[in-house]
Amino acid sequence: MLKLHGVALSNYYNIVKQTMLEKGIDFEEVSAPPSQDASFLAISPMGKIPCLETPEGFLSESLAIIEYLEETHPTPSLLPGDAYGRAKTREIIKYAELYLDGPARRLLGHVIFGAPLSQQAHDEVRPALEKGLTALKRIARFDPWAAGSEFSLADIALLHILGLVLAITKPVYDWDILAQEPELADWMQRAAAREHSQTVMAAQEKVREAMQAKKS
Ligand SMILES: N[C@@H](CCC(=O)N[C@@H](CS)C(=O)NCC(=O)O)C(=O)O
Repeated sequence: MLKLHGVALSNYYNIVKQTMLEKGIDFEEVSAPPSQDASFLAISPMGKIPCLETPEGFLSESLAIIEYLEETHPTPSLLPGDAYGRAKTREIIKYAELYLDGPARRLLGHVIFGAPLSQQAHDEVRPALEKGLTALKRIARFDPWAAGSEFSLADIALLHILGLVLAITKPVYDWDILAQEPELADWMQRAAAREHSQTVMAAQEKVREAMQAKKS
């Protein structure tokens, strides 16, 4: 059986987890935080999560993993039927990873783990996110799903990456992105309402609450 290594707090772990749930794949969750220990680097060479244990070996990088799942479990398909649509889906995922998650992640240590707030990061992240959001709106369709008429890997990736961005921008900047982006807000509501989104987000929320309870 496939084994997913990581923790439910991680948006990238949750992208892979939701992909498996949407596809009805049997899998086991193996609790493993990111680590630079030699034993973990042996299965995930950058020490990041998620990593997927397959009968053929380990795989890291969520995009590589979800593409593997799409190929090995093609039904239900989470990629459009045409090459351009599939490329658009991957384009949206890359934009979300590079231009939304990338900048927002610089403030993650501060928001989640209470690290000191770097003034430079504070000043640079918001304009970077504004640029990323403007770019995303140019390539995503949201009619009703991110890449077009079908729910796809782009919706799963964007849902969990945007979740991280919102968890950071609200406390740091008091910036309510969804209030200023009604189309994105409508899409997010649709995407979050799906059964498997609810399951994955509830597990993440449980970890957040446990961390909060430990702090207080
Ligand atoms: N590009 C990677 C990003 C994975 C990633 O950044 N995971 C975070 C947890 S959400 C992590 O392991 N961070 C620890 C680290 O960067 O060392 C992917 O798509 O899987």
